[in-house]
Amino acid sequence: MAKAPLGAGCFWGVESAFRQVEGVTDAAVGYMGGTLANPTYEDVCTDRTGHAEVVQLDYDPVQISYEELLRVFFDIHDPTTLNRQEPDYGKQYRSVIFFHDAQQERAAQKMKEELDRAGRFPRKIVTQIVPATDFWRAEEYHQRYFEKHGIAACRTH
Ligand code: MHO
Repeated sequence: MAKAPLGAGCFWGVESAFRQVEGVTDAAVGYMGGTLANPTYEDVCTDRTGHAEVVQLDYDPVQISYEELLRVFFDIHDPTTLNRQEPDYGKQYRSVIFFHDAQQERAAQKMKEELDRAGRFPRKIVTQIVPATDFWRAEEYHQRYFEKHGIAACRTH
C-alpha cells in the first residue's frame, strides 16, 4: 500500500470522489502543511496555521498508478485558482500535491508541466508540489461527510 496526500479544496468532496476510484483502498480527511500540531477544523479555518485541507489516500499501486491518481486529482478540481476552490477562499483550500518520495515528486512535476503545455486549462496551473509533512486526521464528523449527510457538493455560504 502507498499513501498520497492531496489538497484540492473542501475535503468533503475530494474524499467522496476518490472513494469511488478503484485501487483507492482508504481515504481520510485531515490537515497537512502547517505549523500547529494537532490542529482543529476551527484552527485551520482561520487561515493562519498554514495547513491545507487534504485527503490522505491509501492506494494499491498494483491496481492504480500514482499518475492515474493525479489524473483524477486534476479532473476533480480547478488547479488554476490560487488559494481558492469555487466558493471557498483561503490558503487552506490551496491546490497542493504532497509527495512522499522523489518518484512521486517527479511524476507530479511532469504531469503539471504536460497539462500546462497541452493547454488542458485556460490558465496556468498553480498547484504546489511540496514534501509531505505530518498528517493530522480531521474530526470524525468530517470523515465520509457526504455519505453521512447525503449531499454531493460542498455547500456555499
Ligand atoms: N464551504 C464549505 C467548506 C467546508 S469544507 C470542510 C462550508 O460549507 O463550510 O472546508
